Order: sequence, then structure tokens, then C-alpha cells
Amino acid sequence: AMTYETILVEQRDAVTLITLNRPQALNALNSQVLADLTAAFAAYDADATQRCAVLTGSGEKAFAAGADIKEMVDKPAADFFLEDFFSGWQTGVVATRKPWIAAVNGFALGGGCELAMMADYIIAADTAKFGQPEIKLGVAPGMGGSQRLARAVGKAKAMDLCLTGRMMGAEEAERAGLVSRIVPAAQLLDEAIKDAVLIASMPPMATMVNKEMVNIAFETGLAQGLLTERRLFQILTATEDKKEGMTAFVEKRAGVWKGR
Ligand code: CO8
Repeated sequence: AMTYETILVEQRDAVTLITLNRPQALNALNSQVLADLTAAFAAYDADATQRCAVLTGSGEKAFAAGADIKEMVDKPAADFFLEDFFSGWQTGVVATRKPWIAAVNGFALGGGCELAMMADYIIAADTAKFGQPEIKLGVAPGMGGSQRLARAVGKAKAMDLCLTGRMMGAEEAERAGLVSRIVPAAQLLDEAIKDAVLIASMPPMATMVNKEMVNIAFETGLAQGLLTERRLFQILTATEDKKEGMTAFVEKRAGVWKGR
């Protein structure tokens, strides 16, 4: 297995577990974390034995308390622009084609909340706290927070969180639709891995297409989205796994997937 500076990566059968591992900084996201996550997600996508991933934070306190403020405090504005600072999250993390779940323990603030929202879905510990406190630092979200939060929870709550910088607990986050469900903190990882094992048992191409389809809903109008859905559905009917899945149903047995 590859070793990384700021994250831990472990394969449990078909599930890749990625753990943000800078607990002394509440797993704040610096350039090295981005480089490590980029490599880990690329390796996950490329490894046909791996079918679902889970991302979580080490330590009890935080998933990630934000982008690393110490890395940004003295950085000249021109460098943020010239480096197109934060653009690597799109190409290195969001571009992952296979499914992954964020298991959020403790603080998910600023870039931490934004990273969780890059996941296909979020499972929250009852201790989870979400927020976009960038305004208190004189800035604003820069890794998708304003856009993904507004789409996830609507204008009222997205404005409320971005303008006040307050934290939102797990219950409120679930009511608002930001997280798929809440579990007791001690069971968070087991529950997330249970979901990942189930997802990993699905036909792999269908899994990737389902992910792509739902994401298209956030990128396009309804008519174009529905057309794209039908086309992707029609393409899946050409797979060996479609024939196997439907035949297995008719024969009242479990499907055995070829992944093509
Ligand atoms: N960056 C760097 N270090 C951090 C961060 C962070 N985001 N968050 C916490 N740490 C460090 C602390 O500095 C501290 O280190 P040390 O022990 O060396 O002083 C250690 O983690 C533990 O933190 P605290 O002692 O503060 O722990 P508390 O339990 O007292 O408080 C909090 C926990 C409330 C989470 C608190 O740490 C906090 O408010 N953190 C910052 C949260 C935040 O503002 N996040 C948003 C960051 S900005 C961002 O994500 C996007 C930036 C958008 C664009 C910017 C362009 C310039």
C-alpha cells in the first residue's frame, strides 16, 4: 500500500478507507492534504478491486476544521490567483468517478464542510458540526461552499450559515437535507463502511453511471437532464451486467458481476 504524509489509506476488501490524519490541526486541509487526497482518489479510481470509498477524519474532534489558515495568512493575493488556489479540489477530488461517502465526525467547517459536500453523500455522527465560518476571517467559501450548500439546503439556510458563520449541528443538518442520516459517533465508521460494502456489491458500471446521473441534476436543466438520463440508461443496457442482473432476477438468484 502507498503511504502518505497527511492521510491514512487502508483497503478492507473492496472498500477503500481514507482518513484525514492531522489531528493536531483538527485535520485542516493544506496543500499536502490536497496532493495526498488527489493521489489516493486516483489510485482508488484506477484499482478495479476497489468499489466504494469512505473518507473520515482522525481523532474524535474533527472531520476537518477548514482550509489551513496558517498556510493562507501571509500568502499574497496574486499567488492565490496565479495558482488558481483551490482549483485542485475539482480535478483531484470531485472528478473521482467511483462512489465515496463522507463519514463526518465532529467539526466540518469551511473547507471541511466543503470537502464533505464533494462526497456522493454524507453520514454524520451525532457530534457533527457543519459551518462556513470564512466570513469571520474576512473571506468567503472558496472550495464550493456557497454553491453546494445553497443547492443542498436552499437559499435561506445557506445565507444564514455563510453570513453568520455559525455552526449547525447534526440534527439541523439532517432536517435541512445536507446529510443522509445521523448515527451515534461510536458507530459512525462501522455504519459508513456497511453502506460502502453494500455499494461495493452493486454492478460497478451501473454504480458509476448512477453517480454521474445524480450529479448531472446539479449541472443542467430538467429537459437536458432527462435526455442525458435516458441515454445513459440506454448505454447501460448494452452491458454484460445488465443481462446478468435481469437474468438473475428472473431465475431468482443473486447476480454475479463482470464489471462490464
Ligand atoms: N487551519 C489551521 N489550523 C487550524 C484550523 C484551520 N482551519 N482549525 C484549527 N486549527 C488548529 C488550531 O490552530 C490549533 O492549533 P495549535 O494547537 O497549534 O494552536 C489546533 O488546530 C486545535 O484547535 P483549537 O485550539 O482552536 O481547538 P478548539 O477546540 O478551541 O476550537 C474550532 C475548535 C472551533 C474548530 C477552532 O479551531 C476554529 O474555529 N477553527 C477554524 C475554523 C475555520 O474558520 N475554518 C474555516 C477556515 S477558512 C476555509 O476553510 C476556506 C477559506 C476560503 C478562502 C480563503 C482565501 C484566503
